[in-house]
Amino acid sequence: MFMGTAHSQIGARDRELEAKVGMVTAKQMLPGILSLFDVVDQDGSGEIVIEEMEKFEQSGLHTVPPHFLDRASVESMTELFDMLDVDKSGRITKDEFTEGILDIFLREVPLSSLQMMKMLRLLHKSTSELEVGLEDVRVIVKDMTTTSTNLNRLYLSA
Ligand SMILES: [Ca+2]
Repeated sequence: MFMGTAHSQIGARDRELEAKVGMVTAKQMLPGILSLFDVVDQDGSGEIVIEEMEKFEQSGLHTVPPHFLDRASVESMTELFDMLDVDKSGRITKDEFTEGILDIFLREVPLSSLQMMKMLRLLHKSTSELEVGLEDVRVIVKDMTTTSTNLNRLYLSA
């Protein structure tokens, strides 16, 4: 039972976070984007090369929030690099990085598509919750079966 409860609490927190992310403005996002750039730009050259992005990703030191990648419709930071490197030069300047990410987050996505994506995510979550819930039910039924068997024994022996 505990597992199921913990799981739905995480789901609720995710949704709360998503609501917050949906309301951010460019001004609010800028400091985060710039500091992300500085972390990835390890040699401080003012440009990110694909190797730096790969190192950033492989280091495992920094976790990028999943909703960030979701919103950009990419699976990884290197995929995001590809998307931001519009001229395919293999390097991204600070401006390209900032503008690219702001564009991804603030672009007008039709509401119906956003709702569809959200529904798919929720559906995925409820499916996993359902699986956990089913396991709980199995345990309960097993307990009940044991109890009723014991009760039957009690009656029979009485
Ligand atoms: Ca660099």
